[in-house]
Amino acid sequence: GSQGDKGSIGDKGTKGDSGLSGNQQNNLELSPYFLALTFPNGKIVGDKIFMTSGYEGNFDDLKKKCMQAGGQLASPRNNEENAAVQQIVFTHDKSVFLGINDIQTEGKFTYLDGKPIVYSNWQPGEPNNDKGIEDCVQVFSTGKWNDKSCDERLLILCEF
Ligand code: 293
Ligand code: CA
Repeated sequence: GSQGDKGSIGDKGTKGDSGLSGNQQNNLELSPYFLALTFPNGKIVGDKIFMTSGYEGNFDDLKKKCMQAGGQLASPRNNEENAAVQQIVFTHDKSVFLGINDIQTEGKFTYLDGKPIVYSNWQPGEPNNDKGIEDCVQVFSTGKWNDKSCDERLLILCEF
């Protein structure tokens, strides 16, 4: 419940002048919105929300659906965000596509805005552009990344 620890619910926190615990003071973690998002289709990390609808489709389908919803495909930028993505993949036992690809230039992975990625968590041996047709990025239930054909149909995971 303390700052930088927004993902935990068990933390009792310390009692301040109000007599309320850290968690009681933290409206977010006690709100029905937080609980709904964290069981089991969404995760909150800092000010980012990862959410799946259960829809499955190819990269273009998923990218479009996330944008139409006012978000974008999940684009984890650090270990904490990647762990949230991993938890959703693990819970649903279905791989997801990230908002990362090397469609523009083979071997140069970028976000959807074209900027080079600042964080990665490749499975050893990846990305390997297997058969020369792998420009998108899937996440395994281990949290590790693999480049994969954008034509595969995977679980949608958006960030808001
Ligand atoms: C090759 C070698 C495998 C690897 C696979 C994936 C496909 O078949 O070891 O797991 O490519 O990279 O995306
Ligand atoms: Ca691969």
